[in-house]
Amino acid sequence: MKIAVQKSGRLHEESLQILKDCGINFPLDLNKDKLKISSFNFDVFFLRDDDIPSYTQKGIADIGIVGKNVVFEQDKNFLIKDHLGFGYCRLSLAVTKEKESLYKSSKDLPGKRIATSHPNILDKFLKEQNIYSYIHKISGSVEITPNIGVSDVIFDLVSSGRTLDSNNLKEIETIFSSEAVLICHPKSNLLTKKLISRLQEIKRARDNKYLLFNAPNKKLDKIISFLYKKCKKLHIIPIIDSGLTYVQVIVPDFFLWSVLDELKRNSVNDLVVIERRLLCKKNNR
Ligand code: PRT
Ligand code: ZN
Repeated sequence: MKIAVQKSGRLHEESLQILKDCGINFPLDLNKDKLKISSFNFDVFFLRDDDIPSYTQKGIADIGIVGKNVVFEQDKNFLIKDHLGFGYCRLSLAVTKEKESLYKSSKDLPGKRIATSHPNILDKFLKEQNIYSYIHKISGSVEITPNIGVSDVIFDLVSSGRTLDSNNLKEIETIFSSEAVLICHPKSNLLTKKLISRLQEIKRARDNKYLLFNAPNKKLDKIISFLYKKCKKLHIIPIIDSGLTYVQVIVPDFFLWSVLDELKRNSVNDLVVIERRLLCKKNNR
């Protein structure tokens, strides 16, 4: 089985981490071209991210981990098996702060020059919206182009927005949301399918937290009926002669804050929140 990951760059570390969480142990001294993990019969290829979709499509790699933006830019979205929950960013239109009042959204862009390293995603969007603009394909630093007069607008990847801000640019519209995705050769074999389902399990586990706490017995019914609606795998263990009950429960991330607020209102103590990925790693050893 051959796995393609980014050789260096923003997705490298997290791609290796999710494979490690699946139980694939990497040697400390990584040879960053090709790595053979004989105990698992895996080869890991370290590639430029732009090469990962075509290597996977051709079957040189069985699976790959890459940004969704790269896959869509190369029109290879049919390879996507799942979203992996890291490498979040977005492709947005941005203009210099002085032009913010002139260009408020994509509707104001007909006839304008837009610089981007993602011309295909942009072209598709403009066609769908019947907007006729000039696309300038740039492979380097897109964010400097409005300030040197090469473009009126840029279409670029944004995560924190700091790069835009430090180049005097303002985001006016988000067109595409991206994160790391798992891609797979169209004819995947059994081993590949097994690894994919394991990666999917890891991802699901990462979307949850494990909560441990002691609840006062007089509040227990209220707490349990609340948790029961939102959480999974609820265990309660009475602590003899203490007036308390020990509770452990798995909470989906999107409920975490409302659950924590409710627990606080009900005076629970010794509360511990655990990342489930640590538990998964342990189980896989
Ligand atoms: O060498 P190789 O070709 O493999 O890598 P690369 O240089 O093409 O890509 P790389 O490592 O920069 O990014 C890999 C992938 O990470 C991208 O394809 C995205 O899917 C994802 N990603 C997540 C990002 C960002 N966040 C991001 N912020 N890719 C690029 N950026 C850029 C952004 O364009 C801006 O210029 O980082 C800069 C900082 O962003 P801010 O908004 O946080 O300031
Ligand atoms: Zn690249």
